[in-house]
Amino acid sequence: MKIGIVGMPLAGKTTLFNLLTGQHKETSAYSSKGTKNIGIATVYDQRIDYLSSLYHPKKTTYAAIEFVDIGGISPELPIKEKVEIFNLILDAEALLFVIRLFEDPAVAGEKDPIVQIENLKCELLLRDLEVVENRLERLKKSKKKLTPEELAEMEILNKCNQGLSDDQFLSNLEFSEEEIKKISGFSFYTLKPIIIVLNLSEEQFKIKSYSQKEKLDKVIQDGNMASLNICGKMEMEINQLEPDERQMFLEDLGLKESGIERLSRVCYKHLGLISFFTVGEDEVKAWTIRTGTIAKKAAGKVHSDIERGFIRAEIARYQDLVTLVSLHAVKEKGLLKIEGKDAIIEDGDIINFRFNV
Ligand SMILES: Nc1nc2c(ncn2[C@@H]2O[C@H](COP(=O)(O)OP(=O)(O)OP(=O)(O)O)[C@@H](O)[C@H]2O)c(=O)[nH]1
Ligand SMILES: [Mg+2]
Repeated sequence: MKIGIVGMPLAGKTTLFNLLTGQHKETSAYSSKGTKNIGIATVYDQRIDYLSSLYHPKKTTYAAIEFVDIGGISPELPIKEKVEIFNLILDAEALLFVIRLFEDPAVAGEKDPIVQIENLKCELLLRDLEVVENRLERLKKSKKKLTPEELAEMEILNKCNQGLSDDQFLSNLEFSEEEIKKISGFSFYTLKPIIIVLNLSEEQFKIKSYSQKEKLDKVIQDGNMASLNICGKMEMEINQLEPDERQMFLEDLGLKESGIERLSRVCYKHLGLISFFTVGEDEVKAWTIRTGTIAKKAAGKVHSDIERGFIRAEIARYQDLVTLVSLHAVKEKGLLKIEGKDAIIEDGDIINFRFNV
């Protein structure tokens, strides 16, 4: 899964990127102007730790999220530069809006959180509107007679055009499944789920209070967005300490978990994602799927051959394995489910796929 880190200049994007990925990219009080950082963060999961302690596999693989940290977006940037920056996150599945609340006279940049959110939303709308208008223009100018598919596309794009022109995010419009399929190729920004990351100072973070809190809560709720508080600079510095030194400082901030642990939980919930596990002596591995995924599709995550030659899935509940300690005992108790291709996979399922190729 790939997630784009978006924000106005000097909001703390690279600080957040370092915090999440453990990298040490330069952060500075002077705008980085369009640099790009890419990194992978491991999504720790205690359940994987437990399974690994049970199987002693050669390899243990947690889920991972790829983060792309891009240059700051401000209304003054020339359109060409904005488009270049946004292109870096065209294929992102979700966006983090880094909103600065910390106050530091040495760091320039927009301070009003509502203005920051409105600016970023406006940029997403403009990018999508450009794409829609360009495509419509091209279809209208076409010398050839439009095919029925092209006519259908034009109809949907007109609907998008109208919504976007009224400042509506495409995620707010109603589309049929068929329509969603047709527009998915455009990777529209206003269809991507958004998580607001409020970058607070130590003081604000500890007392959970900052300017315009109620207004922010409302904007977040009305916009169907999720949110997360971070204390960016401090948390990044804690993360760069030796692991055994981190705990004390995290506790001082009132935290039990690292930034990536908190963020991945918010992401999974907001994006409707769950994990299933495969276990064995070779590898214990977490796989990320959408809620409601059926067994055959889940098999395809592991390998396309397994999806194609799917026979059945043998599924144990994670909690049953913890209670009974071995899959053998789970089976003896009659708790190992044998499921067909349409069975819905649930969070924490431990699956053995039977297949034939
Ligand atoms: N006091 C304080 N300073 C912070 C915090 N987060 C970031 N900063 C500082 O703000 C400045 C900008 O941080 P960056 O992480 O580089 O911000 P950015 O959004 O990546 O900036 P650009 O890429 O230039 O747009 C740096 O000097 C950081 O040390 C914070 O939580 N508190
Ligand atoms: Mg940066």
